[in-house]
Amino acid sequence: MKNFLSVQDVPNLMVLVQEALLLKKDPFAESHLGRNKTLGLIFFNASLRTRLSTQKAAQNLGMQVMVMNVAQDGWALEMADGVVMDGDKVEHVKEAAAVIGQYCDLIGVRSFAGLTDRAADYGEEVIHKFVQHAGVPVLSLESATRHPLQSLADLVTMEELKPAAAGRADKVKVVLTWAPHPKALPQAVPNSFAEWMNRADGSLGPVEFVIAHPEGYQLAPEFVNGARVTHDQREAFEGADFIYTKNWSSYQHYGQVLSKDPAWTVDAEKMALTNHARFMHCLPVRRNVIVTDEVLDGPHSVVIRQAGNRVCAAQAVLKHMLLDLLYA
Ligand code: AN0
Ligand code: CP
Repeated sequence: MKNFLSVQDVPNLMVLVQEALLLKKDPFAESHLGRNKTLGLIFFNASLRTRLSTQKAAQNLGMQVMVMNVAQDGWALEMADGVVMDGDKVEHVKEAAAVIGQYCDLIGVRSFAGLTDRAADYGEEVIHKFVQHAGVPVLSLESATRHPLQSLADLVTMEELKPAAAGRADKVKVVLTWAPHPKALPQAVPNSFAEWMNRADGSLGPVEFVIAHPEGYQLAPEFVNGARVTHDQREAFEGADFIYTKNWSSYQHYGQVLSKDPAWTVDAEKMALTNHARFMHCLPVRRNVIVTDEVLDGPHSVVIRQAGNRVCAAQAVLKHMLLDLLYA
């Protein structure tokens, strides 16, 4: 694995999930692999889980870690090529990424969608500039359109809970549902979750994947792929084994909040329609907007386990990237 930007960089999903589960059992089994290697974690946006879990994962592998909140502490970066830099931007990403690459063996980058220019966001300019100029492998800590470390942790969590959740011969039913939120959020988490679910058959077993959202919230076609889409949240919930909840802003009316309809909040009454489904959310979550306290604090909520699994997921990815560095 050279770079880790999307599910396309994963040769075998099942193997990666199993490796993450092994590392969860024995986190220090590979504690010499990262000796004398440095991971740089570069944040253009806020983070709690990604920052701490990726740092811990790297430390478990014996790596050294440097973290920088580049948007707050660094020079303002110019991303466009060929511009006269006589405005606010102090340094070009060409030099910044290349310099960080001088100090690090691997670089993680978090850079959210701006949600104003769809072509720019879906072009993934920032992370691609790092890939182009860093001179070392790059992993996504959530880019404009994807959050693959989250999706891997989600798949690991589902793998762990699948027998109890399914406990039956037919397909595991996974529902990705939109829920309301006061502010415009990126499509990265649902895009990525859909992209991974559409490839999860090999690891999770047969999956029935349904996406529920109000009109106007259709995800980009390349992410929806073959998934069934419905505007009827209750119908989607019926018989579900996993309810994966997330808000996102509109892709069609790019970056807009078209609805804040509280009828889409996940509550106990809707969860009762499911097959004792596990409630999942990547966090951070707004209580009693996205989901009620009752569900989030209830016995079927697995959000803390999901966040815990960010460590072994990141560790499995870093392990592959290190192996590639050492033996490629
Ligand atoms: C971000 C998002 O929706 O992409 C990060 C989620 C992991 N969420 C917020 O900004 C609240
Ligand atoms: N789920 C997630 O990526 O959380 P942070 O934004 O806190 O890193």
